[in-house]
Parts: sequence; structure tokens; C-alpha cells
Amino acid sequence: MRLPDIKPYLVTRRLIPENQEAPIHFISAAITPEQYFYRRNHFPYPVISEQSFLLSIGGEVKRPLTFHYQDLLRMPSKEMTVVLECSGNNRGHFRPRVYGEQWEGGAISQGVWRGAPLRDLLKLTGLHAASKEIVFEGHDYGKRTDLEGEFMFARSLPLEKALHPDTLIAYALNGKPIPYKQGYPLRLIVPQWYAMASVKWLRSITVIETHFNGPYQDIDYVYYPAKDSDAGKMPVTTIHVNSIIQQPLNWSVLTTGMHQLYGIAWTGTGFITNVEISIDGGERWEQAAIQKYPGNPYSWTFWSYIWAAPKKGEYTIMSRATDSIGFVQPPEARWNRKGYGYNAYSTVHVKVD
Ligand SMILES: Nc1nc2c(c(=O)[nH]1)N[C@H]1C(S)=C(S)[C@@H](COP(=O)(O)O)O[C@H]1N2
Ligand SMILES: [Mo]
Repeated sequence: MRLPDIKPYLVTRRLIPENQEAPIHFISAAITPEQYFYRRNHFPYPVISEQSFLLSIGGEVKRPLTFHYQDLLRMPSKEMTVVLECSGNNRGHFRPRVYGEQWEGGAISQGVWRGAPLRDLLKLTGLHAASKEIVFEGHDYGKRTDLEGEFMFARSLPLEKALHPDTLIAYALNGKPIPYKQGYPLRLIVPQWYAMASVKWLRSITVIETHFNGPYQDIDYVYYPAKDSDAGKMPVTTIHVNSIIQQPLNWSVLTTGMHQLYGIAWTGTGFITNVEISIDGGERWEQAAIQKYPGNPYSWTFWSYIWAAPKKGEYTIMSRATDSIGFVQPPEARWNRKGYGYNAYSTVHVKVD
């Protein structure tokens, strides 16, 4: 007899454009299998043609160049395990609530990306001294609700981040060509930044001497701390220190006795140094066991904690991660109108019966 095939599915938030979460509570692999990688899109998927295999670099460079996919494959490459987290991950947990995709904890995935450092390409084109930002444009485009006309998905990086040796023009994920939905054939990979920076279906790179103000730079992916004004706005950049309790599930019923609580922790600043667990709603904290620092600062860290659960009752379990820079998850996330950067303690309620 064949055993039934029991597997998790993506969690659908929206179909057109496709926005689906990874089944994060049921992923224990360090490398998110391709079919479980979360999907976050602003527009319909672009059509792939021969043009998609060309990457042009222009603007304030000494020698504008067009690279073919094959040229990139021949350049020195780097391979890195990188966590990609949408800046809207956990938006559904903000109180007061905010508009936008109501992501829970699954707008996050991790893979092994291979590509050529952008820096090596820019060495070939050269840069003018007054260069300030670099703009990355994808092949996808469409309308917005707030502005007339059509827009491409385009984002910029400050020169410093663009020239970091780990900022890649990627062409492979997990040892194979990048899957279509993840940006085939070429994708920018920006470790440590929220994933809006990692432009999929990359078509062009333009060096500019000013600040780029496209809508995905200056309207979206901006923290607006005030409800009714733009006062205090700040661009969304690095990933906040964060963790999730993968198991047990929220509102689950457990037996008395030993339970392994487990999950992941990650950060865009340094690496995870500590994960603490509270069983009593944040009164007392104890240390979880964490995977030893893997020598890769861009990957998530697994943690686990054995809980004896000796007594019946209702419990509020929380996880709190700390990173090597000293950032600690706060009890409440910093509220902002568009709901980015949520990183409050991960909380689950359980009943021991
Ligand atoms: N070209 C393009 N790149 C993009 C996007 C997009 O809509 N178009 N979405 C961004 C956002 S907001 C996120 S969170 C990630 C999602 O990547 P994934 O779909 O591979 O999970 O891609 C980023 N790069
Ligand atoms: Mo995102």
C-alpha cells in the first residue's frame, strides 16, 4: 500500500498579483524547498524573452556595458545562504491594524544564492566620482492605486551597500537556475536588508548622482510613525532582530509532560547570540539552546527549548532573540502606518490538559 502524501501548502493572501506565505510552522529545513518559498509580487509575472538574459549597466559610469547571462556565469562567483524576509512580514499582528497584505509569520524563506558580486561588474564599468545611488529595475510593471500610469518595480541602494562584496547579481538558487517566480534569470540579492531590496527579474542598473524617488522607494517601504502625517518618515532598510515559535502552534492543546518548543531567529545586524523563552507571558525568561554560530551571518538560527509542562493550565509562551550588535526584540513592535518591520516577541497561547 502506498502511504498517503501529507504535506503543507502555501498560505494564500492574494492571487493577482500572487502573494503567498511559506508554511513556516512546518518547515524544519535550513533551505526552504522551492515550492514553499514565499511569493511577494506587486505586479503580474513578467514574460521571459531573450531580453531577460541581458543586464545593462548605465548612468554615471565610465563605460556603459550590457552583460549577458552567460557573461555572468563566467565571472568569479559567491554562494551564500541568505534569509529573505518581506518587510511586511507579520503585518497582520500590528495593533491598531494597518492596511495591506495581512501577512502572518510566513513572509520569510531561506535559500542558497549564487551570483557575481555587483561590485565586480561595476569595476568593469567604472563609476563617476559624484555617484550616489544605484537604481535596480525589474522586468515586471503595472498600475498603482495612488498614482496615474504604469510603473516598473524599481529600487535603489546607497553606493556603500551596492558595493558591499556580498551584494550579488544572482543566477542560481539552491544549486539550480533561479525559479521563475523568484526572479529568473537574474535577481539582485541584498543580504541583511528586507527583501524589497532584492529586485527580481533584474533588467537594468543605473548609477545616479541624486536620490532615487520612485514610488517603491519613497512612498512604499518607508516607515511612517504617525497615522495622519508623514512626519518622521524613514526608509525601510535592515532586517530587525526577530524570532518565531514554529511549534507549538498558537491556541493548541497539549498533554502534560515534555514538549520541545522550537523555531528560528534571525537579524539583519550581526548574528543571533541569544534566544530566550518565557512560559508565563514574559515574567521569567530562560535560555533556549541555539544552533552554534554557523559562520554565516545571513542565515537564520534554529533554537529549541525543552518544556516539562508539569501542570495543567493555560500558558502564554514567548520567544525573544538578541543579536551580536545588542539589538533585542521588543515586547511591542514599533507601530507604523504601512506596517513594516514587525519584530515583537513571538507569542503563542497553549492549554495543557
Ligand atoms: N521585480 C520585482 N522584485 C521584487 C518584488 C516585485 O514585486 N518585483 N517584490 C519585492 C518584495 S517586497 C519582496 S518581499 C521580495 C519577494 O521575493 P519572493 O517572491 O522571491 O519571495 O521580492 C522583492 N523583489
Ligand atoms: Mo516585501
